Amino acid sequence: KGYYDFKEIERKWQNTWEKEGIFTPADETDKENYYVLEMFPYPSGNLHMGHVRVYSIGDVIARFKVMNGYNVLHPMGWDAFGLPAENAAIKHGNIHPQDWTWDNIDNMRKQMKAMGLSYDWDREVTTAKEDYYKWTQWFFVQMFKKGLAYKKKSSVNWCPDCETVLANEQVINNQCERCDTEVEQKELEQWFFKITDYAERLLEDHELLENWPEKVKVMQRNWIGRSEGMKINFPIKGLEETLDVFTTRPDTIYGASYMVLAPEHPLVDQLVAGTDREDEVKEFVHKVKKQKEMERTSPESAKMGMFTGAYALNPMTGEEIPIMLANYVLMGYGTGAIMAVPAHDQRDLDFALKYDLPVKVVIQPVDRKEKLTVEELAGEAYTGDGCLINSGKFNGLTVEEAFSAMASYMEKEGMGKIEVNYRLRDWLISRQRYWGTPIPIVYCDKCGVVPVPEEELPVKLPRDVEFSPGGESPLNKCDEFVNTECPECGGKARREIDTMDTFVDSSWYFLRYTDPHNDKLPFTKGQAEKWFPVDQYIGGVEHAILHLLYARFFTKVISDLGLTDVVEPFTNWLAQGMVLKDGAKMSKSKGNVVAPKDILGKYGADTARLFILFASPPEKDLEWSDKGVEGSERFLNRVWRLFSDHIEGLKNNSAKLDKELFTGNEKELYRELHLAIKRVTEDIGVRLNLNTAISAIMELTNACYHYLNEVEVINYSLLSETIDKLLLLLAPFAPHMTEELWHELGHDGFISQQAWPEYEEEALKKDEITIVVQINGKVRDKLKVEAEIDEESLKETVLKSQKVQDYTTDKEIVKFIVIPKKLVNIVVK
Ligand code: ANZ
Ligand code: ZN
Repeated sequence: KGYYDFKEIERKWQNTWEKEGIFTPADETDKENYYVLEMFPYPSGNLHMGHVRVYSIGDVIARFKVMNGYNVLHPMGWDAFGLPAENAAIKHGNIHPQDWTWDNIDNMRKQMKAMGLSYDWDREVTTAKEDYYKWTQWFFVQMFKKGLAYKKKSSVNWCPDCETVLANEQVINNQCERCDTEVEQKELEQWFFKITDYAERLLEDHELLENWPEKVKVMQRNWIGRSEGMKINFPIKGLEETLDVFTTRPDTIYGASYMVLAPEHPLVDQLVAGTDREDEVKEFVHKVKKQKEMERTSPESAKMGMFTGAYALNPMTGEEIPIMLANYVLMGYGTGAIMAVPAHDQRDLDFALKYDLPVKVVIQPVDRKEKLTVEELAGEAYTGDGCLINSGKFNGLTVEEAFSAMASYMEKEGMGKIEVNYRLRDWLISRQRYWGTPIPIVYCDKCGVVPVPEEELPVKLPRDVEFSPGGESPLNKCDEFVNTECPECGGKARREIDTMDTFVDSSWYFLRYTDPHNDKLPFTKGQAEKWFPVDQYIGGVEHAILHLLYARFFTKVISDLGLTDVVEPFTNWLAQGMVLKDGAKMSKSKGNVVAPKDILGKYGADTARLFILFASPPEKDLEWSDKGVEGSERFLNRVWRLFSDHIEGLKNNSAKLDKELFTGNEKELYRELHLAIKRVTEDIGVRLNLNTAISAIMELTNACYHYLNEVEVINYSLLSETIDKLLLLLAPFAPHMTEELWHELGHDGFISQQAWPEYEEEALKKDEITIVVQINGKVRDKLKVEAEIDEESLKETVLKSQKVQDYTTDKEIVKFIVIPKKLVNIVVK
């Protein structure tokens, strides 16, 4: 045929590859192992273009590495628990989340296979299957035993009318989605992972991630938010207790003119109990609890506060300072209380001015003579560097000096301690949902909180439950699930009804791929060591913080459990850009979605893959274009016709390639071939510039056509050599068509298992000739230049010659005469 008939050919090779199992890595091999991984998808129903993009990128890398002699692990699976499955069940009533999910997986697997992706499907992992979530539960139990999984009260969205917990998605404009009642924050017992214990290591080990984009490390660093400061204990007037605050600025303590408690602070009740302010304060607390954290902390939003009637004593000055409540102080950070220094903190100053609280300047610029006054601040806090004033014996010290001087003084006097604080919170993992990994915990009246013994795992999700809207887990109404025996005393007990956040499932799946069928352990150390860490991880930038941080945390915990020696899961990470259409992200709501299944049906996998890889470098956004897709199709057919137009000559050619006998045209084609090999090899292997690798293959194709146009007698041994290598270069991008042509040309084996071509340095050189340079008729220089150089470049080269410059500076060039391949004469005056 004169064109690439993808429909027949693509299916044929997909079936053959699968039957022959060519993407299964060897268990024992002399080759070096390489692990390439794309983030596994949530099985939402169909692949979208973002999937096509990320899986195409991963596939090129995997196939390239195989051809370069590596033993490659390239697995795929499903992040299969989660909300949409349950919502579908609630909405349509008759669909079970499991059936919905399994159907979607079947559909998406079929679409992936139609893309010709080189996965080892024997290692497929599905997080919602018992053989996987059993081990997620096993990790939970290990973490519980180490004190890394714990329960504590935490605030959740609560509808006082429906008396139920609401997921964030069910809260609309701070109202319950169903009854429009104002949503409150309610404290409920929830499960947490103690990721804060690993904060320091998560920061320090960034050092091991040399190849990660700096941008991602900065995002994670900010998320962890390490601050060095002090915990200072302020005595409370008339009470035994102290009021403890966390501050990064102990140097400003002389300027602390009031204290602020978060309204949720446990001391609040004690401070106001029995006073005439009690009712007013309770009402205030209630009002603040309705506000979202964002609303409370944003610099623009209104600060709300109230005096408690109580006073603290500044430990340095003995001054009495009022204790306030305010919305802008959060219970979840530091100690939930602050010393307010309005002269040097903008939020404190805004609040002080609003509530008429005292302001005292204690820092001013070093070069100032007169003391800086409150009036001069004019509503703007002074947050710059400087020296201390109004600070007793510490006056005159710089901010930095004062920090250490005051810290050691206060530590000595028992007023406080140096402390490091993190913005990172412990990871709240409980979800009041059905379709997730059950938390393997049992509650017994006698024995308390008991983990399910390892040999009793998995705690299976029951199939028959009632799906009703609302925040409580449907498992609560499932008596067979809830009622159980205590593993310790055998008495009556109840199971935990919450399930785990799906981020837990995706925090270790990359390890399960190394040993996916193990039923004794999540994986063995021996299997993990073969592959882990992942050499190249690829995924969306939206996962740069949470998923990657959780995966790093799990890897460290798993390493502390002794299951692996590896402490960082991903050696290299590539964030692929978005797929846009008409300048906007493809999305259902914008109605600009191009469905991969339509594109695959119309153009085939090779064209789709080629377009999506050619249109943009992997990490940049990509604009979908129908014209572009057609361009890719045309290109593949151009390659196809090189073969189909010359099939007889190519097949019947038996002459050996003899470089010594090359004509000029032949030499040039040979040079183009080796140039392309060099460029494609480096573009994929070194820079991951897949788009420019494709350009290089296109240029080589053009060079073939150019050669065929120029010559009367075709050198078939050269043409055959060139087309063979062109196909090898193209194979990672367009695996089906190249496989077909490889076989049609009579070669043995699969193209994807051939050795990657190597380039000859010698072949890259262009023919050179010597040009004589005259100035005003006298020979002044001789230059070596490429034989085929054009006049413009020749002129440039000649004028750069030092000798030519010596004779032409300060002179005017009147004429520049070229006698091709021989001589240049410059006339100056
Ligand atoms: C006194 C002070 C003076 C402060 C000054 C700042 C500037 P980072 O760097 O983010 O760790 N703070 C502490 N706990 C808080 C809470 N729960 N809610 C709101 N604010 C809180 O911030 C630490 C600073 O944030 C602390 O240092 C404290 O204010 C405030 F010129 O104490 B500072
Ligand atoms: Zn018990």
